[in-house]
Amino acid sequence: MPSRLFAPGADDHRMEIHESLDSTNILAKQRAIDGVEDGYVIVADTQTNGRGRRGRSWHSPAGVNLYLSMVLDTKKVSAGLVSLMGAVAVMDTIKQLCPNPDLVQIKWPNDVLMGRKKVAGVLGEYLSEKQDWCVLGIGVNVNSKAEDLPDSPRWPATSIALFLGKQLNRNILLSRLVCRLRDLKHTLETDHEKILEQVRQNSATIGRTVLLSVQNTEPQKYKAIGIDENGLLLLQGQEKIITVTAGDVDIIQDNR
Ligand code: BT5
Repeated sequence: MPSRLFAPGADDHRMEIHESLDSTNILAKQRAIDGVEDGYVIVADTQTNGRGRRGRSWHSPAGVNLYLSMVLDTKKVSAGLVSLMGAVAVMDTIKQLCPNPDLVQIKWPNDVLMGRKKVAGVLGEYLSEKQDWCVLGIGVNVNSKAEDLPDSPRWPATSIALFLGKQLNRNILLSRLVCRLRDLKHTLETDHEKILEQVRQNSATIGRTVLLSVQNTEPQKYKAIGIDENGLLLLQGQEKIITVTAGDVDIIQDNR
């Protein structure tokens, strides 16, 4: 029988745990509008309509993984860096468990990979109803078995348990991840370059050939050469360097 999720003692008043939600991001947005504090967290054991970017879905089976959203006051931070901050928090939390931490990397802009397979995804959504607030949604495959992983994902998927060959305590992971997110939110406000450095140093994208598909055009090959000070990806074009945002491109990495 899988263990139940619970809020760590000190977090009782700023974390809600639900057995099932359509999407933690949807409830977190509502709570943000209701006026909860910065850093408030919504967790669900399963989601019936877990969301990815651009209308894609997030596979969210019950009893095995983590699905959470943090409400963030982003007045003092650069919008493009919030999702990257979430990816760094997940990466740091997973690296702590891993005998080969170098195998945990960030695939720009919002995926965390273990051994080049996707173990987590991050979805930052701004609120039209409340300027300067956003919800940062995070899904981590913790104890999924191979049969719990999504069918034909866009990128090969794994779980921490499959990668490490042992099951993990989801409550310990939840508490570490939430702590790390709150710490990094502070870093984002005071020294965001540190977060960018982490993203660059642990990038699964920089140095690779990527196929860039912009809506309704044939995908083109580019070399990813860096991430700029706003968190945007830099690609070497034939004549000049181009900058891409997560919203207007789809990056499909080649294996070269
Ligand atoms: C993401 O989107 O990777 C962001 C996922 C964010 C999920 C969290 S869960 C808590 C919070 N509440 C929500 O409703 N969402 C957030 P994207 O880059 O668009 O990737 C989505 C694609 O990843 C899908 O089209 C599938 O191919 C693949 N995928 C779906 N579920 C997956 C899973 N559990 N593990 C690995 N890949 C998955």
